[in-house]
Amino acid sequence: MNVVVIGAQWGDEGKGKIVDYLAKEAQIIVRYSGGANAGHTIVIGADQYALHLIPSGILYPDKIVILGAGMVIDPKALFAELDMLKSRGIDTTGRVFISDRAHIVLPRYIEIDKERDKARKKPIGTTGRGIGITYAMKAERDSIRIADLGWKEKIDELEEADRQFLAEYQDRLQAMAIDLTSFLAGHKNAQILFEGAQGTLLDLDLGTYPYVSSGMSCAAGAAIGGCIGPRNLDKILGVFKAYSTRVGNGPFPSEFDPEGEGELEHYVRETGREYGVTTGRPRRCGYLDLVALRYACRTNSIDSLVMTHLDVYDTMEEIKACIAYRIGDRVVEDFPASIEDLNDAEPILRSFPGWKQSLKNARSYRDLPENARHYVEFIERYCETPVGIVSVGYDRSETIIRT
Ligand code: 2SA
Ligand code: GDP
Ligand code: MG
Repeated sequence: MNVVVIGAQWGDEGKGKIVDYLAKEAQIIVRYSGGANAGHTIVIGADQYALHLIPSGILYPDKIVILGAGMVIDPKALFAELDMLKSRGIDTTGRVFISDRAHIVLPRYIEIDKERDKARKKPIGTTGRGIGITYAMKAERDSIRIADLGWKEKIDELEEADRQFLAEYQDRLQAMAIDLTSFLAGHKNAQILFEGAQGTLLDLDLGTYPYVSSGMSCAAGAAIGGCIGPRNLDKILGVFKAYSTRVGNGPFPSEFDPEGEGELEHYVRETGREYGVTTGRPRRCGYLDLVALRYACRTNSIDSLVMTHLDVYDTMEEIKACIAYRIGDRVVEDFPASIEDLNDAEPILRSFPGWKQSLKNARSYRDLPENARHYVEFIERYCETPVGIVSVGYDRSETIIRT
């Protein structure tokens, strides 16, 4: 069975933790979008890893991991990450591959990304990793793919500094390059896990454009970025938090209001450790937005939801979730495309009683207190999608599979 794991909100839902957990049963893990903007955290006991380019799954000694065609790869960041893993005792030799169709981030794209975002009247708040510029060059058909590294005529067109940069990494990149379509066709019986980056609402097409990243965070991106046909994707899992976060600018209808909910925001940020894994920026926090989550279920054909960070609400008396928006005199239950509508949207909140006890040791769904199950089941009904996994802590072991 081939499983896709996507972010169903604005990223940082805990995809890294969940992909690592599910990777146990898989043989191949393919990251299909984004670049070193992503930060995927995995915690195993006292060890914490932050991955940016390498698929979560690398921590198991026997898994093959592949950087897919939909990715934009900064070679400097890639080899720094491989060095980091090596220094921490993770042997990656011979099991990290790159699709020969993946695109390369050049140093000057990183500079342009930073300058352009600063010059914007309303900055997007990019991570400054050259992501948008590389995807723009790709769309403009001026980018360099891994497969192009040996294409002398093409490389000769580049500026001297770019050629020097590529020459430094060329041999190592070529040694890792594969034809991903044929590789996967040759592993027909393998279980493949497709790992998304960022989240649906940061997807270039489905997200809150222009306040999005430039890759395909959606489930459909797994087929394109994973060089496999869409009918080969058997199951789509959408990861979401018990609340919402967003890092960077752009509309966020259910964001906690600093006047009145500032304390709640502080509590959620500190309890949930809501700081950017790549940039260290504090993440904006808010109520769970069910309008947005149902939109993610519909646009991604999510078969099953994975709820994370439920433990962050352990001490709360009352929990709220956004069930509709009030935009002017309209009540809206469908996620709008208009940024003006999203900026004007006032969340209509529904209240749920808290459970006021620690969930940390819960290992089966029945271990969860009734009020926690009530919250989970309301979400399922609203989204018309089951919640199959509940995460009650950042550690690999703090995971409940609902049977
Ligand atoms: P970019 O750099 O062009 O992709 O930025 C465009 C928008 O996409 C957002 N973005 C992210 N949002 C959440 N998490 C991401 N990864 C890091 C993390 C973020 C960090 O795991 O914490 O460390 O700041 C990520 N990557 C991109 C970005 O904030 C812009 O809003
Ligand atoms: P990703 O980008 O979706 O992989 O998520 P990040 O790694 O950027 O951010 C998720 C953060 O939440 C990390 O610090 C994880 O260790 C942590 N985390 C994941 N699942 C849970 C959970 O169920 N509870 C808590 N408290 N933290 C979690
Ligand atoms: Mg992240």
